[in-house]
Amino acid sequence: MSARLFPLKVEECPLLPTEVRSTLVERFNLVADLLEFCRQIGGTPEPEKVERSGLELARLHSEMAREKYLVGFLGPFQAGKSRTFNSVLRTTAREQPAGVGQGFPTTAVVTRLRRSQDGKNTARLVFLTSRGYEAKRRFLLRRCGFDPDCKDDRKVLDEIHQALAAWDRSVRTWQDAAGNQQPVKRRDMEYLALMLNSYRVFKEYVAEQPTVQEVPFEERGQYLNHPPDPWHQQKPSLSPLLSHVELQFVTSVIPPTLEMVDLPGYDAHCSIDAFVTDEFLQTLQAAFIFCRATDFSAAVEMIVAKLKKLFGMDLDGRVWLVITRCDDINIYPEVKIENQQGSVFEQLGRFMDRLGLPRHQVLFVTNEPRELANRLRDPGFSSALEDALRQAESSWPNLREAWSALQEEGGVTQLRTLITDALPQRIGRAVTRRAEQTLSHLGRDLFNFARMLQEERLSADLPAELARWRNLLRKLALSIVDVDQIFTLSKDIHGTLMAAWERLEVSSDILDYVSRTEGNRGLREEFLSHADPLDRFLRERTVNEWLDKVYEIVLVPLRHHENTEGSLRIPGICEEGVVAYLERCREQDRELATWNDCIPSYSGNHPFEDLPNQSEPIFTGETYLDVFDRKHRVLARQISLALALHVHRRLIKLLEELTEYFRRLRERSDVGRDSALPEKWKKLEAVFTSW
Ligand SMILES: Nc1nc2c(ncn2[C@@H]2O[C@H](COP(=O)(O)OP(=O)(O)OP(=O)(O)O)[C@@H](O)[C@H]2O)c(=O)[nH]1
Ligand SMILES: [Mg+2]
Repeated sequence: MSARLFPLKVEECPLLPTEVRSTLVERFNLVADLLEFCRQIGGTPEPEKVERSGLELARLHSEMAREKYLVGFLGPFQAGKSRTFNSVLRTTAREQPAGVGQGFPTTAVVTRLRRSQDGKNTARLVFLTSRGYEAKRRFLLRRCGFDPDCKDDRKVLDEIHQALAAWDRSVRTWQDAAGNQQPVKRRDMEYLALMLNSYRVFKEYVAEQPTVQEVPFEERGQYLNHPPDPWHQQKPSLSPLLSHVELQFVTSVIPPTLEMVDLPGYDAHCSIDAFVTDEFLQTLQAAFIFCRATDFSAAVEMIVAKLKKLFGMDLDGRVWLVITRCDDINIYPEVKIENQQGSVFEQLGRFMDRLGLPRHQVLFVTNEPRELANRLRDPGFSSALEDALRQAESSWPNLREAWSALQEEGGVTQLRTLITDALPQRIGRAVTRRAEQTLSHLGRDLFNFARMLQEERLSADLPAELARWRNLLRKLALSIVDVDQIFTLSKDIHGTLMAAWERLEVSSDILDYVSRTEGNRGLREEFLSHADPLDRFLRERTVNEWLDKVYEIVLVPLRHHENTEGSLRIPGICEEGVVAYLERCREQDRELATWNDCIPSYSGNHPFEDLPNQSEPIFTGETYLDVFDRKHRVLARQISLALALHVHRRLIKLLEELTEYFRRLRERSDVGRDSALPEKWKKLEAVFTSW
């Protein structure tokens, strides 16, 4: 069971916009109370729905009660994250907090950076807990083709050394979640060896609670970055055992309410960096996703998909796309990225739309502004750039403005201003929108759930016979609208319709002749002469055959139940039992009038309806036959769905009548004990349902 959520206090949520803070906190506490109430009536083990809502609410709690927002620098490896991170902070080379690479994966450890309070730069190592280490070890064992439960590090290390020595001669594989064999990555093997060796020497740092160690700021580089190649031959180090490094940094750029986080990049040649970043992702409240100007990569799409899981679909004020290395941009129209059409900006616009990111949330950056300036001096480059901007800006109003930010410090000024002046407020507003949404759907859901739990509990007090009938009816109501069930029925109906159609002996030759000689007018008459008998057939079959089939799906088990357990006879509802009740419903349903609105037809919305007689024939014989082919399939599906839903509604109505009957009985205190929800929650029904 997840921990009880303590009530939130307004003063614990300093980052929420002041105008909504107290309302939001009040709503939160109301929903947390409701959750607690559901837990009590749900008992132990906790119903899954309650548990899931508890987790969602706990996440919201920690997001609403933050004192600092964490903003991640995410992206594919070597996209320029760390270098931009340093540039934003206006650091000297000696002081730059993040390590910058040379074409291979560089950042190895999550670097959390906040504004120093005491005028000093400091660094603090935070180690993995035993659980965190175990999760990382298991992940790597699996990725390297070992049994994740293997406890023997020595054996694993021996096998790694042998495998690495014979790397080019044999392929090693691991099995993914779908059961496919995937090749093991060499870097993963090297990293695993380094980590196991490091653990052997430094295992005392890994404990139940995270161990923390201050280190001189000047030494940060040896912990933050990957070692030189080959990794497995390096000396054991603390780095693979770290959860993250915390830097306190003297700067006025980062507001006190923000933390900037530099993360390892996603790289196709090594899975561990992605693992480390993924583990940290759920701690973030916002992100800059770095994307090389030369490569709108799948890694970026994957990151956005992960963030959507975290933040929901509304990424406004949460996620910015930072197009880096703009000095390298492919501006000439003949250079295409992924064979896409249009200028680089048009491709980028489409990429953002695909990601679901608002186009105003793009930033262009180069850490080599001089390189860009050199390229701009080339008249060919400038005019191609101008063309590309002009082509794209009609559908992207602030594109030129965003691009021109590159003129100041290669776009870093704009990024820095966003961080210093606007970021905490923008995130605060995004958190508020998300909280409002989550609380209203959780409030409504939990309220309905509480009511249902309460009813279930009461029905346990009712005679066991009734409880069994209600369960069976509920199960049947669900099964009748089951997708497989509907699919089977629709196949059956389709077969019958096809047989009727074949009896009409329609041939494409005759239709071609009609089309040639009489055009659309002739075809329309043909159409009606085919649709009419089929419609009559379809209505007749619906009420005389298919309706029975659907009812039988529920009547067979109900008859069996009645034969073995006896029938349920309730005055005014089902005096002769449930089976007789439903058989009566079926007879009423045979009235065609009941169906006039919901049985679809061949002749409804026919293709000749609004067509001028004189226009070119719209069908050849073959295409005419195709139209009917599609109609058979669609009608079969629609009819099976309509019938299933209809019988489903009949069952639900009966269930409601039974529930109502026993509610009345309880009120007269013939059956059961206390009634429905406590007064407090009854009063709140209107509140929850109006959110
Ligand atoms: N030409 C050019 N090179 C850049 C730019 N930004 C970064 N680089 C270079 O790209 C390489 C990678 O930069 P990093 O900042 O280490 O990249 P990263 O995204 O942090 O990489 P990982 O830590 O491996 O994920 C370095 O050699 C940088 O000098 C840029 O704007 N233009
Ligand atoms: Mg880096």
